[in-house]
Amino acid sequence: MGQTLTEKILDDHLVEGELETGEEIGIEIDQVLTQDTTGTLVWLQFEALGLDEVQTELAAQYCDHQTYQFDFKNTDDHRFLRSAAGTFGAYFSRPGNGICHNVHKENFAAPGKTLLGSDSHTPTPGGLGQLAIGSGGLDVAVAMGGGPYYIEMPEVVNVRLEGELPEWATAKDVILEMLRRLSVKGGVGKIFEYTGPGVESLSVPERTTITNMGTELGATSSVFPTDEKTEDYLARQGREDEYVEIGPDEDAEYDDQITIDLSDLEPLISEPSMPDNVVPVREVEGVDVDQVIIGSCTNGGYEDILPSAKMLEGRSIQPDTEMIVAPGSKKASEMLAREGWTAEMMAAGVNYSEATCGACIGIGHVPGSDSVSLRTFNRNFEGRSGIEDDNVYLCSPEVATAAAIKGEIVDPRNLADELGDLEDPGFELPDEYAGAENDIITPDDPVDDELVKGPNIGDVPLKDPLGADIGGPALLKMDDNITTDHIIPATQDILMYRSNIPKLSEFTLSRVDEDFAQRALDSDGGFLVAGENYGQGSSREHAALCPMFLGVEGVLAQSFARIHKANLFNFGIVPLEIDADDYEQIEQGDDIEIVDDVADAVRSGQEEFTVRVNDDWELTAALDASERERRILADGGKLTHTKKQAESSGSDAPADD
Ligand code: MIC
Ligand code: SF4
Repeated sequence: MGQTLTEKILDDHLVEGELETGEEIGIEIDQVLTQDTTGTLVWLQFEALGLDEVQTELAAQYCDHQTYQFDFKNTDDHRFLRSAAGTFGAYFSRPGNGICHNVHKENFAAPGKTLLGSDSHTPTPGGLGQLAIGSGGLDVAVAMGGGPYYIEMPEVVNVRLEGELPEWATAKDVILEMLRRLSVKGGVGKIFEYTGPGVESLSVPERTTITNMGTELGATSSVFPTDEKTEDYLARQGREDEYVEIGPDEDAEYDDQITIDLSDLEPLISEPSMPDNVVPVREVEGVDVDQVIIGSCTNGGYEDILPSAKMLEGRSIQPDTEMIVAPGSKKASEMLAREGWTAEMMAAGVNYSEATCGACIGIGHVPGSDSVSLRTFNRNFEGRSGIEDDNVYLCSPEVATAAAIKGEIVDPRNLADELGDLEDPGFELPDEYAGAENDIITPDDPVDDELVKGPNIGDVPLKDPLGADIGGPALLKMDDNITTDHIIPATQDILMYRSNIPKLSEFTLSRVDEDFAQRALDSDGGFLVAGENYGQGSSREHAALCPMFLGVEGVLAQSFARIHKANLFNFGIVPLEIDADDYEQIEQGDDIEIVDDVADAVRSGQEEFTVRVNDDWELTAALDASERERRILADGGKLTHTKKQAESSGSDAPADD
């Protein structure tokens, strides 16, 4: 039987297990990426594991999320990250050089290789045939030390693309259409593999918009086969020698298939405040728009900004609409500036930002109260923009620019009819991605050779091994689709404590209930209760580490998002699944007790646990965990577990099996 592209890459990297859907597999990681807001913990854990040199082919540390450095704490984090990259042997991309996914795509992404990153949008280079997966930082630290990365073998779903995009429809509309059809949890446990005649009509940057935002489906990854377009893209990046032809066999068998006829697509938009609230733009025409932002790792490339610049050439945006461009990489910025497009946009009324994530997580350009913001980003979770009750819409650069020209949401096709001289700008690649290279410090020529830790950089707290008795109150009951932005928000006031867990913990779940942290601290242990898809969104392990620090011992949820569930294991919190009726019955404040000897049951492979509520009624909760995850949980988390394993094996490489 033939293989899918996913199976081929996994097979090539398989070090444990078999490629059977649902089975745990261990794979070798070729490349890792870390960014500034997850990277400090990655390196602190790498250090705590006693490792002294990066073992993967390549490791790259980016400084991209908080580059305005409002506080010495962020600047110190960047300084520490540079010193860690130098000390342990990673590339270091300086603050302001661009968003990790954009800069990685330009410089390092390579077909056929595996990439693990401590950021949920790591799957971006799937657009050029790389199998790229996002994970918690501790998994990245272990992989960087040469240990395998473990996942449940996902279902591989074939997304067959037919036809060609019509005028004004873009790659963003392809992924918005996927979200419209499948929802933010439709991709959990799946890898989406794009095939079909429509693939060749899409350039690599268009493909990476789709693979990037596959994360919003909850998918493990998304991947495209390689072809002349990939080869051509790599050549324009000056890396043609890294091209590898790779794709599925003709008789590959998929777990499922979805067909999208590109010719049927039209401009789409995701309404506040969930990426899957997708409707055609024409249905929401006329909504007044206060702010428009082009940027992010989804649509912040040179090729994404150029259409906007062309649409704005010789025009002016509305006086009551603000428009900001935040390029995804400094190289994109430099190229647009050299070609005169930046000046053109500025003359139209656009403000230019440095190349950073920034506004995507509420750092700068926070919308005004009761206002509407249209962004080309991938997430519009409530409050993520930096203000509660925000109204953030997600759309393509073309739709965003049309709104800035008109001052209200408008289908660009209708705007073109109205203006008479507005043409679909198309999608164009530069002949050559040329720009300064001095913002990437190589491991061969590092600036530092020892760690530099500012006063805000603390240790990573450890948890005791799992005990026999776990009980305590239901500290908080939450709805479906709680994001990691709810658990540990990423806004500026909070982000600066990413390397200081005791302080960061004070903000845990503050967006849901501002008294939560104190209540959790006052109680001796306790549980979180949630609906479906608990922990969707970011890969930030802080969303498990901080509850652990506050004494949370278990989460009872109807279902979990993939990365967050792995993070719960990594920090010794027991993730238990409950059914909808029991979820309805449990109330916040109820007294919860796991009846079984928990440590014993976890170790022995027990799948069902009896949970007693208020000493009054019982429910059955399920622990869906591999043997490896059970050992990690029982040891109190992956850091302790991995150290223990290394000590007993006498080896330097972190073995966590
Ligand atoms: C995000 O888009 O939510 C982030 C900020 O990039 C996170 C990483 C983080 O929390 O530092 C992610 O996507 O993993
Ligand atoms: Fe940065 Fe936003 Fe992309 Fe996360 S989603 S990496 S915050 S641009």
